[in-house]
Amino acid sequence: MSPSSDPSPLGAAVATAPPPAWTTAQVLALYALPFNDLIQRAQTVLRDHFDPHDIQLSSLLSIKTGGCPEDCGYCPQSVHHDTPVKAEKLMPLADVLTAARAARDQGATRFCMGAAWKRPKERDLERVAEMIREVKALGLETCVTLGMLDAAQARALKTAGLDYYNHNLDTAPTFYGRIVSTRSYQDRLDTLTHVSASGINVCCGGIVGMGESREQRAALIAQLTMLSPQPQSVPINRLVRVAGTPLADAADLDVLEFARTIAVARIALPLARVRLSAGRTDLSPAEQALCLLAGANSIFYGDTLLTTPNPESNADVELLAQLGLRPDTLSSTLSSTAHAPCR
Ligand code: SAM
Ligand code: DTB
Ligand code: SF4
Repeated sequence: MSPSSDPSPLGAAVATAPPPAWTTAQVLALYALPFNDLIQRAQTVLRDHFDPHDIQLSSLLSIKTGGCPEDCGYCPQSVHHDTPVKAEKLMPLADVLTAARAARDQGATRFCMGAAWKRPKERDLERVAEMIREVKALGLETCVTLGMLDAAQARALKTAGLDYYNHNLDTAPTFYGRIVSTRSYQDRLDTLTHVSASGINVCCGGIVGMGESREQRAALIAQLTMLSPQPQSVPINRLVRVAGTPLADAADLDVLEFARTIAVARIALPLARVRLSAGRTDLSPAEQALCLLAGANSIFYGDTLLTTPNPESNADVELLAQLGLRPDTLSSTLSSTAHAPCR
């Protein structure tokens, strides 16, 4: 490929400099590469920054389900949609720890607790802080996703020992208003700023398959590259179409386009764990293998996501073994959250 046709990021990359931001046009140029060239490039970037045989396993638990006042069009937990998910109270600590122990014993290294809140109240934050301390004491990395945070709340979570905060941009700025009206894009960016400033690692990605265009998928990835620092963890969710949500009848996203999105994320966010996230139950093992070949090096592991099904753990163990992928271990994640080059 000639240099002029080689899609490359804004500015020159220096070995020790943070990875550069990409424009939407540059990300679109990656999407336009011949599929095999895109995959090869994604594999090269993966191998420059990670052990390509290593995969990170995160388990999810919904610690406060349903009754959410936000109107995210994809989400079965919103009070605005008529879905089978009913509002529950914050789960007791003992139940959280039972689930965390089970996740650890099945091989997860990160435990992600999700709450269907607009933002946490102070009393709730204290209870979540207790959960974080206790889950960490089990030897697991911790992640929570609790909605919007202010600066003081982010600092309180950092003090509790939180490793990652998940807060997704979800989609492109130009498509966002079609999906969510109760929380602005800027609200999301503000929360991410507070999380980063507190020293917590950022987990931030989005959803594809909501009817957005390829350009809008590219714009989402470009937005993620513009975060400073770039997110350490990037979940790429394929819409789970839940009956009763406004997106229940969204058109199926082509699997090759989904794999392209993962490859593009891998290239544009070279230091991030790119997670093949929601939507795996709609993919065959071979299609999931393609997404892992495209550079994803993390999955949600465990039989449920928050409220919807995920592949059975046994099936995942078998798939990873077939592919020669080794789940990361607690000792490797605890020794460092930084990603050392593998060569
Ligand atoms: N309530 C918190 C919030 O939104 O800030 C955290 C939980 S929310 C369920 C976390 C993320 O899950 C969302 O931002 C969205 O990207 C993803 N998600 C939710 N429902 C989904 C669905 N039906 N399919 C795919 N991803 C989904
Ligand atoms: C993320 O990006 N995906 C996860 C996690 N972060 C919290 C959630 C997926 C939810 C899928 C729909 C459900 O199970 O309710
Ligand atoms: Fe609420 Fe989060 Fe669902 Fe939006 S995605 S409705 S904020 S639980």
